[in-house]
Amino acid sequence: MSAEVEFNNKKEIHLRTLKQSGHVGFDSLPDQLVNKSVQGGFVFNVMCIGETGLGKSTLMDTLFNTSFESTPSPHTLPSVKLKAHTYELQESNVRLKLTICDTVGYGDQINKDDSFKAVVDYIDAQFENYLQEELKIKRSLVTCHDSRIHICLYFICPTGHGLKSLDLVCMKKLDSKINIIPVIAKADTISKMELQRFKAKIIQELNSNGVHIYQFPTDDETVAETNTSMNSHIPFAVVGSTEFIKVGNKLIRARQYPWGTVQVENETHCDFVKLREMLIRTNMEDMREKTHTRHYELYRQKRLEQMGFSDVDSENKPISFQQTFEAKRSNHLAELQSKEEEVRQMFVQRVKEKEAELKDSEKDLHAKFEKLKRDHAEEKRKLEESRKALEEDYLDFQRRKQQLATAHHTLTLGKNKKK
Ligand SMILES: Nc1nc2c(ncn2[C@@H]2O[C@H](COP(=O)(O)OP(=O)(O)OP(=O)(O)O)[C@@H](O)[C@H]2O)c(=O)[nH]1
Ligand SMILES: [Mg+2]
Repeated sequence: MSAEVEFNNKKEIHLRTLKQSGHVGFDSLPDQLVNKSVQGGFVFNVMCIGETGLGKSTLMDTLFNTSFESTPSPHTLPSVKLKAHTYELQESNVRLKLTICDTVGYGDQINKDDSFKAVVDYIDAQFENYLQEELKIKRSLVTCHDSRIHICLYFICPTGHGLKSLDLVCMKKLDSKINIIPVIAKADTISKMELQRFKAKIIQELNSNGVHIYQFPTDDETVAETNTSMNSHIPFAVVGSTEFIKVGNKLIRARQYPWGTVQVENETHCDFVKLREMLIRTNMEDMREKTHTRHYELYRQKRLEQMGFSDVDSENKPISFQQTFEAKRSNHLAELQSKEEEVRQMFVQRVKEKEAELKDSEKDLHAKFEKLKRDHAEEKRKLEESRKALEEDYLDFQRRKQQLATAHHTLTLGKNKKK
């Protein structure tokens, strides 16, 4: 039974607890959930950040007890590149789609200013893919491959001297985007005493620089105790190996040295088992959940704000998605209208200017035409005058020619008579 109460425009439902008189069966809900999840399979995406050759691929092989294809990276790459490979693993009837994302060339450049940029861009791109899928009208969130990174193993060089500035800068840039577990790589190269000091120094440097690393959850009482104790072992000092040795009847992963053997799964030798326990067996689901509820949520919030959406209006009153959309739409239309008006005004102005220009050039042309006309008339007048003068000269010439001809004739006649 429920009663709805109107409060602050929100309906509050007051629930009354009832007892059934017999078993109904909804106590099987958790089993239904488990069956459904097992059928769908699981996705887990790990990012390994660490300098070239720090043992990232070996540790992944050791963690998942398999051999992922990997090729050693050169130390000469001009920039950091991210490479992701996805594998299907199966244990009992549980299928796991595992993506391992590697930072190729990390820390190899002389100028390391931008080393973290490629990593940040990659993480954001995976969030953006998910967001775009979420914003579609026809969404396929269940079937589309979720490539968001659930955990980042940050490999620290076993120098014994604390963190490098690249480590601090990169972890600081990533801590709000991703769950980070720092691990001390190749921990067999550092002595027991040094390791304790090294761990303490790393934690102190992370704290003083405000870097938030992933903490195993302590709110679930079934794992609270283990997780609390494990949180105090971070950063885990790990050793990886692809070699096996025989101890009794068992083949175990180990690294052999002239002075002895390091057994990867021996808790007195390194923290590998602690890491595997925490990463795979106890907290994998928490990492997936935190990625969605904390890191992705933050990204989504920022992106939607960038797009102009908000939960409250300028007067801090709650505003719905539709209202924001409509307000944005009318703003956009008003902006368009004012732009259109501006363009129209500009057009009219340009037409006026062009008209004035055309009028000026018409005037010029007219003046030129008038001048040409005058020049032409003057030329014509002068030509007429010279034609008349020439005609008169011609007539005069003809007259004289006539006179001369007459005189010559008279002279010839006179001579003939004398003969
Ligand atoms: N001493 C020691 N050597 C290790 C450990 N893990 C790996 N190595 C060795 O370090 C070398 C590089 O290991 P990879 O696993 O290829 O290192 P990576 O970080 O994947 O290297 P890139 O992918 O090339 O950057 C190999 O010779 C490994 O045998 C370890 O825990 N301790
Ligand atoms: Mg590798």
